[in-house]
Amino acid sequence: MKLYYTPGACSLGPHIALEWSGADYHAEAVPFADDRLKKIYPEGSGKVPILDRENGLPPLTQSPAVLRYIADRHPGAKIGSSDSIDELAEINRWLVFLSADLHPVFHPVFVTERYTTDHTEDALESVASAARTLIRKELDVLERHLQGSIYIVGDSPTIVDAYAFPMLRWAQAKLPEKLGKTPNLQRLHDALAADPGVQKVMADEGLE
Ligand SMILES: N[C@@H](CCC(=O)N[C@@H](CS)C(=O)NCC(=O)O)C(=O)O
Repeated sequence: MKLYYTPGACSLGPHIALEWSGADYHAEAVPFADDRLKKIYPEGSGKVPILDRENGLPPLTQSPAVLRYIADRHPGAKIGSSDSIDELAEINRWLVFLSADLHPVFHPVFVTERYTTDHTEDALESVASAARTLIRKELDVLERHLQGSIYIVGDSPTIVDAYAFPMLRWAQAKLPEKLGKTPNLQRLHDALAADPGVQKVMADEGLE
């Protein structure tokens, strides 16, 4: 399998999941919004992650689908596949929370100019400030859920934690308080940052 990623982007989640899965994989860095992504998957909108399954099927996109595929293809790794439909439902619910509720509220902070036609400094800061409020609101959902547990589902890391990791890093980078007001999220971040697989992927992506 081959993963196309941008260092530090949401594709960091699938990259970690591939590492945890024990899969034989390659990962290729592609700069943010690079034209090459459109060549790799012309039907898409030029975003990462893109997973080439190297099985004759079209590339797989959309982080939750990519993560679910990696977990289900490597059930022995126990990173999110399960015979229990209730456990699957719980993992899928958090994948969708991260994809649909948390990830999108970071966009107006990273690419603020896409979210307003007024590109004055004041207008851009106003949009980014509103987005930071939304980020805190969604992070609080996860913070409350993590009361008393380190990982998001169960007591060992899964694809949900892998997917949350880049977003926790973005919060640290983009909120003045970092994760200082969400101790459960800080604990999750620290547990993942200490994981050997995560550390290998971070080094491969050139991240600190
Ligand atoms: N719904 C997509 C969103 C992917 C996405 O937004 N990727 C970002 C990086 S985190 C990207 O490649 N952005 C490039 C752009 O917006 O031009 C998914 O879950 O995979």
